[in-house]
Amino acid sequence: MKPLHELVDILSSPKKIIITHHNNPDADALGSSLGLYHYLTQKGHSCQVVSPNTIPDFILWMPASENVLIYEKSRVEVDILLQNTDLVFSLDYNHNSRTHSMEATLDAFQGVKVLIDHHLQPDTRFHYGNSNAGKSSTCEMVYDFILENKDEDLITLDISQCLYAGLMTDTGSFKFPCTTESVHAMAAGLMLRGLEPASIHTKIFDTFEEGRLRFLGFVLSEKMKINTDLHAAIIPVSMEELNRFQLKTGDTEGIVNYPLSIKEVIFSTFISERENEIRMSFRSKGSFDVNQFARTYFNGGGHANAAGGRSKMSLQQTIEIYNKAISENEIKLKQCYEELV
Ligand SMILES: [Mn+2]
Repeated sequence: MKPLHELVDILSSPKKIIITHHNNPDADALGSSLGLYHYLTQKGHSCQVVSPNTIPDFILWMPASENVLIYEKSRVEVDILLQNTDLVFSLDYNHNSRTHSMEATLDAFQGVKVLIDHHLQPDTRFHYGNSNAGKSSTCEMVYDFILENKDEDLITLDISQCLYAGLMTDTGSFKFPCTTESVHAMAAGLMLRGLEPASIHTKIFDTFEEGRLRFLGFVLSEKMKINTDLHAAIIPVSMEELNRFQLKTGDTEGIVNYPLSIKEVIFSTFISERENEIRMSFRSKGSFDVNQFARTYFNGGGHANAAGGRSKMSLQQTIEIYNKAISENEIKLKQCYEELV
């Protein structure tokens, strides 16, 4: 994979570009895609953002999100568009399987494949791109790309809002270990261009419906199980429980982080039963590597402190495997806890 800046020749004349991101987009996936979209459009390219599936409400405010095509709903249209596309940018994921429904289509794409992503172990089939697990977010990498091209004057308020959203959420509101100096420098850079951080915070965190907060109360009081000995917490939720609170896509986002606020807990797991699979999110504080854990036991991956996984078994079976897995990690979990106290 050649570095991103070597794209400069290809991008020196107007191109037809598709920008896509992972299934179940979060603020970093959509924010980086739309930030790049606004930037490349200003540079004279013709761009289309395609999301594999529906965009959750809490990020639908992003400028131009109404122009995003949803692959699951516009499959034929996107497939035709792809035949006439010069470049595909893959953002915030590093293997086409992370786009679920779009995987085959993206694998078959014959043009230039570009990656911008901060997850570990990227697929080697991309032609150009930057993959840097040391970066806080894909939004930060898009920002770096714009600066590298000496185009900071093209950073509009629209771009700032999109990129700030992903920077803020992927750093856990600037508290995760990935919150480097460059993260704060970027936030300052965006503010110098007129961004108001408080308004983005309100748009992302303070616009949920009643059911989401009641669900949070319910799971924290009734569902969360803590294994103090192993410093691990789990919140398992059945489909019936999700339906009871009339949750929408994205409403369970972030719930996995709550158990980590307990002193003894360094590893947190959220498991939810969905239509055809069990979905899992893992978070840790300190050096317990949840990317490794997700890869070993649950067919997933991500970052050292935040990862995801899935299982085709029942909720009960999945919990049993989880219980076995944390027992196998007893020594590591205890060590990592000791490092923190
Ligand atoms: Mn990300």
